[in-house]
Amino acid sequence: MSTIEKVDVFVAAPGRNYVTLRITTSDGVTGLGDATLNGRELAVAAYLRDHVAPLLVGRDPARIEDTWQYLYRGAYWRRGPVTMTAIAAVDIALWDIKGKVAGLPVYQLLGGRSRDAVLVYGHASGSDLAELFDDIARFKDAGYQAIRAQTGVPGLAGSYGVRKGLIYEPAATALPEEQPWSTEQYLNFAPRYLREVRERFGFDFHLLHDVHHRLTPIEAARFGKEVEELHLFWMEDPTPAENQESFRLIRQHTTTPIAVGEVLTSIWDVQQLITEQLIDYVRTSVSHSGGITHLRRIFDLAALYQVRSGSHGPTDLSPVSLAAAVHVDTAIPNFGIQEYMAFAPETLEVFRGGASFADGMLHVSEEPGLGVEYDERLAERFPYDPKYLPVARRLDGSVHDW
Ligand code: EZ4
Ligand code: CO
Repeated sequence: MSTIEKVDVFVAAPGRNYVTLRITTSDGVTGLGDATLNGRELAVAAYLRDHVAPLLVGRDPARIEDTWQYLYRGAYWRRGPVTMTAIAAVDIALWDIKGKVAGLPVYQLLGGRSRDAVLVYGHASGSDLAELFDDIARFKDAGYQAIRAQTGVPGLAGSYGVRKGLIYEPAATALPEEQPWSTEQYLNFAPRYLREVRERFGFDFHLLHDVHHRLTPIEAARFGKEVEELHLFWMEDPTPAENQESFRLIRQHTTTPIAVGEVLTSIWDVQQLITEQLIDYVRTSVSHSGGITHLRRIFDLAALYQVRSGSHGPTDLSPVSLAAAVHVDTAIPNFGIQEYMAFAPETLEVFRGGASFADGMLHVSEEPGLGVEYDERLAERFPYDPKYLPVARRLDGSVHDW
C-alpha cells in the first residue's frame, strides 16, 4: 500500500503571500493544497506543520473521506477558518494525488463534466465613475460576460474593492490600514452609480456588486429594493451572516438575488441560509471550507433548494484553489458563477498550469489531478511579506465591518 511519506508547507510571496501544502506518497506521487488565509497565513502554516503533518505520515493517501473525518472530528474543536483551511489544504492535495494515480483530471472523479466551461465574473473598479466606466469597457473588450462593479464613495478615502494597479490587492500594508465608512453616503451613492453603469452599458452582461458586509438587514433591504430594476446578478454579502435568520428580513423586501459565504467555513454556517432559501448563491470556497470533499457537500445541499454555487476566487486564494474550484464547477449540476481575478505574473511563474481563461470562461485542465505544478526553488526567491487587510471605522471613530 502506498502511504503518505512527506508533508511540506511552503510560505512564500510570489506576487503576494501564499501558503502551499505538498503531500508526497511512498510511490513518489505529489499533491498540492492551498492553505492561504489572508492576513493569518502563519497560523495555518503552524497548524499544518505542528499538528497535522505528524498525523498524516504513514496514512493511506487514497482514504480522502476518512482523512477528512479524522482531521475534523479528531481535532475535537470544531470549524473556524484556521482549522477548515488546514483540512481543506490536505483534502485538495489528496484529490490531486487520487487524480494522478488514476490518470484522470479531478472533475472526472467527481462525476465528469456537467458543462463545457465555467462562467466567471471579473472585477471592474475605479476611484471615480469615469475610471470605473473605462475599466468596465476594458473587461467587456476582454470578453467578460459578467462584471462586478465597485467604485469609491465620494468623500470617503479608500473604499472596498477599488484596484490600485492592474492586480487587486486589499492586504497591502504591514499593519492594518484604517479606512473611513459612512453607511449613509454609501446608500445614497451606490444605487445611483450602478444605475449609471446600466444606462451606459445596457443589460447584455451580468452586473454584480459586493456590499462586503457593510449594511444592517433593513439597510440591505433598502439597497436591494432600490437596485431591483437594474437586474443585478447578485448583491454580495449585504449584511454579516453570523445571524443567518437576519436574511429573512432582506428577502421579504426585495427580489435582488443574494450571494453569501466567502468568510464562512462549513456547511453548518450556511445550513439555514440554504434550507430556508434565504440566499440564491453560496460562496464558500474550496480552500476555506474544508476542501473539495466539504464544498461538494455544501453544493449538494444547496442543489436541493435551488441555490447555486458562486465560489469565492480572489487572488488571495492561490492558483491551486482556483484549479480545484474549477474542477468542482465543471462537475456539479447547480453551478452559478466563479469569481476570477488575474494573478500577478510572479504567481503564475511559481504555480504553473491549472484552469485557463478564454472568452469570459475558465476551462478546466485535462491533466491528471488538479493540473498545477509548484516551483519550490523559484518560490524561495519570494520570502514571506507580512500584510494585513484593512479595518473600517465609522465617521465617529468606531469599528465597522470591513
Ligand atoms: O475581500 O478575499 O468578493 N471578494 C471579496 C474579496 C475579499 C478578500 C479578503 O481577503 O470580497 O476581495
Ligand atoms: Co466578497
